[in-house]
Amino acid sequence: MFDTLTDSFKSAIGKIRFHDDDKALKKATTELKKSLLKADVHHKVVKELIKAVESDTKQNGIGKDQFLVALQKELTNILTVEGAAKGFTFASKPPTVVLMIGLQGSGKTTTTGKLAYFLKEQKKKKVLIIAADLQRLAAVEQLKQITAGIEVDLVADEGATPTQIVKEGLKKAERELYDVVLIDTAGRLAIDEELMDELAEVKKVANPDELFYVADAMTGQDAVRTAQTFKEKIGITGVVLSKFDGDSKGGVALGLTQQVGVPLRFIGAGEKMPDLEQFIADRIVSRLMGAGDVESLAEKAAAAIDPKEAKRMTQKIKKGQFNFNDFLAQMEQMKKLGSMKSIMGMIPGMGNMAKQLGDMDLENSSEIKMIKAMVSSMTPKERENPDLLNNTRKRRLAKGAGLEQMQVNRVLKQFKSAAKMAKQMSGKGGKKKMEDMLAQMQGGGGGFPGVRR
Ligand SMILES: Nc1nc2c(ncn2[C@@H]2O[C@H](COP(=O)(O)OP(=O)(O)O)[C@@H](O)[C@H]2O)c(=O)[nH]1
Ligand SMILES: [Mg+2]
Repeated sequence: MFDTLTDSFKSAIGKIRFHDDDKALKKATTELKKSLLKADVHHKVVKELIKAVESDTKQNGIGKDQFLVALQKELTNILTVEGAAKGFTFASKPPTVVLMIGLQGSGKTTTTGKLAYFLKEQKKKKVLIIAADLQRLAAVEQLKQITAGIEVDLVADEGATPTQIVKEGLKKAERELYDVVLIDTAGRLAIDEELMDELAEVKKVANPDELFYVADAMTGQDAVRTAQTFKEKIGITGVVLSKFDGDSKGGVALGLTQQVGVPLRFIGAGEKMPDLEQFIADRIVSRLMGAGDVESLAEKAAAAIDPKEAKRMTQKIKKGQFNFNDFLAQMEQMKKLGSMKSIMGMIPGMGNMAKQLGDMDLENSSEIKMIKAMVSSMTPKERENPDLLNNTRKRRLAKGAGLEQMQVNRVLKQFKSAAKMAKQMSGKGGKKKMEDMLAQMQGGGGGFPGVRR
């Protein structure tokens, strides 16, 4: 997610040795400045950051460690607003009411769905969405589809006005003890009085705990400017940057908090529901400096993985009984974690690998599609026991799945060797083997062992 920025920090840090002088520090900060500007971080933010890093480093004697500490501290600083909420903050008395606002097409409706999914899956909360965008019929339909997919309740009524539907939704939330209410509102292509008036009215009725401004990261500094305007006219408590997957530079995310004076709270990086990341300053800084974000990863994994199911699976793997049904079940669990690239970016030292992986899509990769087609052509017995698959059965599978027999053979072979490897890993000495493998993969990879959080 922050490949370019992480690379530039790494390169700047490389300019300083353990003990060094003013000249080396200047070299490092000049390089840092150049790459931050290139990554689209606002010049004022860059100037302040560099100044602070320079004076911090000098204060403690110029050297690599001092520089790292200063950079870490000042980065955290520019991503933090004193006293403001972080990530998702719950109101002291439920339900927590969140008003989602922004321009048309910025990603409000999608982000509303993602946020609901995050709260339901990771925070185990009861979430209600109110469809208060009644400008277009399609908007309600879009929310119906999204909420059906993630199994979250929706209050919608095409015949009502935005304020009516908000009132109705809030009553339902009180009555049925929802933890969180997310209100999706209408946007316009540009900021105009009518939009602001409608929002002000909805805000009055909703009395929200949070107002999240959803901004399209691909619009660069425009995202910041419109956020500033909404802050002035309506008042906002947080910003969510959507479509971050399309923006490889990432600088907007770094400058935004400082520029708007309101913290960036979430980042959306993909069209699917799990593609939403909390933006928590110290975790992001750790990631920017190549040290990974183990906390977020653990939270995601804990939410996606059912411990009972995990235990059952481990037993099966140990006994060499892992079959195609298990495989499909595992794929479903993996999907909940989000894209492979974002997962890899959170593992210390794996940032480089994430880049190489590109955006491997678990659902749509041709390999996975092939396996799914094959499995759907198998009889229940064959799914349970891949060893049953002799040549006659394989021919039948190939035909049923529309594949070449060669492809079927290859997939089966891969499946068997993967199951065998999993069995070895889960047995005695497996942990060591896994560590060796990880160490090998990390060889030459980034990461600064000296950076602690
Ligand atoms: N690639 C990508 N597309 C997104 C993201 N968020 C939203 N979109 C897409 O942007 C378009 C507009 O989103 P929508 O939620 O309808 O915007 P709204 O008009 O503000 O409600 C849709 O096609 C979404 O799929 C994101 O994080 N990444
Ligand atoms: Mg919408």
